Amino acid sequence: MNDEMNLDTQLQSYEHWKQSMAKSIGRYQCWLEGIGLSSTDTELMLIKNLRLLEKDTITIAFAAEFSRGKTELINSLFFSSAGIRLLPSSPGRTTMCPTELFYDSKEKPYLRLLAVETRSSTKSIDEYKKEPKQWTHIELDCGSPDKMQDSFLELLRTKTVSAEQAKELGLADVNEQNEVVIPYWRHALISFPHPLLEKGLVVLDTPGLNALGSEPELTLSMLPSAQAMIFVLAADTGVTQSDMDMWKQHICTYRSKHPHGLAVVLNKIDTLNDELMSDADWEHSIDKQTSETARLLELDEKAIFPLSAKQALIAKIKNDDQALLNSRLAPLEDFLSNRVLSSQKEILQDKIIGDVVGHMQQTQQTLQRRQQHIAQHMDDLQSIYSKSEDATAELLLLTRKQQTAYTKNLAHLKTSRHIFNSQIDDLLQVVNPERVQKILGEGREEMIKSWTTVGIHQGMQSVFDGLNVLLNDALESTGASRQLLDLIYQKFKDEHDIDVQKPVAFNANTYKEELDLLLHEGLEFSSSSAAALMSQSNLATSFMDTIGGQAVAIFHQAQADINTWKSQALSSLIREVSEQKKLMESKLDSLRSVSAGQDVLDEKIASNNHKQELLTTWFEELDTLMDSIQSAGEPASVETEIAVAKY
Ligand SMILES: Nc1nc2c(ncn2[C@@H]2O[C@H](COP(=O)(O)OP(=O)(O)OP(=O)(O)O)[C@@H](O)[C@H]2O)c(=O)[nH]1
Ligand SMILES: [Mg+2]
Repeated sequence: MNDEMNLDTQLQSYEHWKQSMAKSIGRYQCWLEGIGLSSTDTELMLIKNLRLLEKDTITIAFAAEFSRGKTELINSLFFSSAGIRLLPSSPGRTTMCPTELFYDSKEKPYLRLLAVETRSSTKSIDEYKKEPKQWTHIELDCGSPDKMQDSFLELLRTKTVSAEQAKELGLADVNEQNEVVIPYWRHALISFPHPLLEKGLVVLDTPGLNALGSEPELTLSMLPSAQAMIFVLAADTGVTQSDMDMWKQHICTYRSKHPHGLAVVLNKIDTLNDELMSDADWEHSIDKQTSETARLLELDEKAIFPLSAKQALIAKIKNDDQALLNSRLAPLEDFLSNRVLSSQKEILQDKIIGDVVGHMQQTQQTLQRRQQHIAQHMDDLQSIYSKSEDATAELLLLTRKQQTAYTKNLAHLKTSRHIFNSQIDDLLQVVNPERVQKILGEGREEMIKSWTTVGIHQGMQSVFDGLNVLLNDALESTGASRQLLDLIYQKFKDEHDIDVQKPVAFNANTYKEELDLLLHEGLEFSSSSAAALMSQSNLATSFMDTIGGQAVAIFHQAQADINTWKSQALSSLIREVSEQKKLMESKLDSLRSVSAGQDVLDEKIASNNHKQELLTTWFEELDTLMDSIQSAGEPASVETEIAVAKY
């Protein structure tokens, strides 16, 4: 029954890592607060990272022509512990609507179904997801796999409608005259407490036969955002023309976005065997078909997993280890647990460590400078003590002079910050999603009217040209702001010996690449044969809205990144400058207090000694916190927990 042990163990340790990461971030948050170094920007940055951890799920999507064995593979990979074929799989077209399997802890297990008629509305599936009332709700009886299996039969449901109705839903060609069999449901959501789903795994099963071409949101939004995609071919049919079309139109784009997330399965290898064949012959024919598939798809043979989903499912249910080995499912399980999970962890880890550890390093620098300042202050106090009255007066004069120069530069910094901020506000206007909406709106109507491949291509190209102009403008104006920052930092380095690191600047090129990829996906999609069916329905609008929504999301992200840059660009310099200001004030204070006698001086020296001791403790604690983030999820991190427990 421990069929998903491998993936399960990996998911468990991933979950453990996320929890321990969140804990460490929480502790850093309290610690900063405790030593008075927290700020709104810092809080927001930490909260953003905590959300990333909390919301993280791993989606594995299955796409292929009909009857290649997607659903059977899902059953064998994830749900064999039910002891039956949980999701319906049978010859011919089986799964009729895209199906998402996950665990929603807030509600009792359910199957939710969205009627196919919603295709004629302009509302997106994503919007429908926020309105459970719009779905047909079926409670699942998890205690009985048989009853669950019965409920899942809904996924196969079809209905016969008039040609007109089918056309309205974008499910029949303009020339269609006869009645048409169409899916009953548009989309299905299944929530149940399976150990893998509970740990944040989401499985997306798609129906074969043009589903990808006829549901823009699935193709352009749900599949591209999956962390792993499994493209299934069948050994009994070989690579057919329609497999090739799907590969080129949909899967290759995914591969360019997620080079490590794609696996190609050559399913049904059992069909290459017959009673009279020796094992060696069978193996030879599997190898031959694998290399032929690799040649056709222009892939490395290692990226192809020949296996038998059916044999694997039966072997797992019957606990037959030898048959399971023969089914060759294990390499695919390894791929999912090792490659997919670990690369997702790496991505998340890079993001969080970049932000949080980056901030910790800045804090370390601030503390180091504070330490230097205190040491210097101590020197001053010692030397003042032994100085003559005249010499003290001279020093007082000099410090005042320094303070005046400093105040002047502080004013300069404020003016520069003002200029920088207004440049950034202009930049935010350049990439304003409202401008993007306007460009999209203008192109959208035109394209929906001229729903031909050529019309769409031209329209999309001109919309994207318009969007690229915005990003080019952004690139130019970023250049000017960067120069301004360089000048400010240089001035403080030259004149005050303040040498702090500039935060990484906003870079519009990243978004240009994303926009190019989106354009490419849109063009591919609109070339697909099923897209032609959409001309008479609201799906044309839905296609434009999906593309438009993603373009707007790219610009929203750009704006968010500009805002982060705005808040961080001068913050370390300002922090350092205010530290310097404090230092100068305390130096003046010491000089003034010299006349108050030795007692006051002794008091000041003692207070500085105390500050130094405190700093030493803070350094140690910060080191521990940094270690705990970097080694999150490893058993050693338990020890670090004790060390900073006082916060
Ligand atoms: N011999 C053999 N048959 C298989 C194997 N995997 C799946 N099948 C059969 O192939 C048929 C189709 O499998 P499904 O899992 O329904 O295929 P699908 O890709 O989900 O098809 P759609 O839902 O229509 O898109 C079923 O009858 C399965 O039992 C396999 O490894 N070997
Ligand atoms: Mg299926």
